[in-house]
Amino acid sequence: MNLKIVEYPDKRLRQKSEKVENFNKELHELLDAMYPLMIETNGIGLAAIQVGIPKEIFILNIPDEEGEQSKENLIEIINPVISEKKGETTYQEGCLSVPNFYEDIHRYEFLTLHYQDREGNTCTLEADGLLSIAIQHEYDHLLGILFIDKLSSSRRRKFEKEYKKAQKEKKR
Ligand code: Y12
Ligand code: CO
Repeated sequence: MNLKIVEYPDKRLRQKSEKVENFNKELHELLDAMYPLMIETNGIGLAAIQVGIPKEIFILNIPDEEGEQSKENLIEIINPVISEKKGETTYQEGCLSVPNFYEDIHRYEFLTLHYQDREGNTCTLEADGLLSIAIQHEYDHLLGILFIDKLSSSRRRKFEKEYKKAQKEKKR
């Protein structure tokens, strides 16, 4: 499967993703293709909509304490529901769909996530730290929300100006 990262301001990133009904070979092939793309592009999280597929799917591979990004820690999340969220945290986020831009974003510190794995099994995960932040970032993608939507209006205007300029220079 030949996947490509969809970049802002592509309208596909604003689509709402739909529930996965079939836990079949097609789903497994998509998940299997998303993983190497995320690793090759230095990502730690990737939603299916970021490759143009509006399904409630994302993958996460958070580095361990040594900074190692081992496939053993890969989490494949399908049809997620966040049930509890509490606390506050701030982290400088980035997104493969918004290249070369990082900004401090406020999120919940802890959450409980219910989801299905690639076989359709129901799973529950209690998350904090970077995992919790990454889940919230990817979950937003399923709703068509990007981290830049959380910037103040003045910071957003500055971002739009700088981003457009960088896009033009990229094309030259
Ligand atoms: C904390 C904050 C955000 C997330 C969501 C997942 N975000 C990423 O995985 C972002 C990756 C990223 C990687 C980049 O590196 C390359 O493209 C080589 C990058 O750099 C450029 O755009 C040039 C930007 C973002 C999880 C946890
Ligand atoms: Co993102």
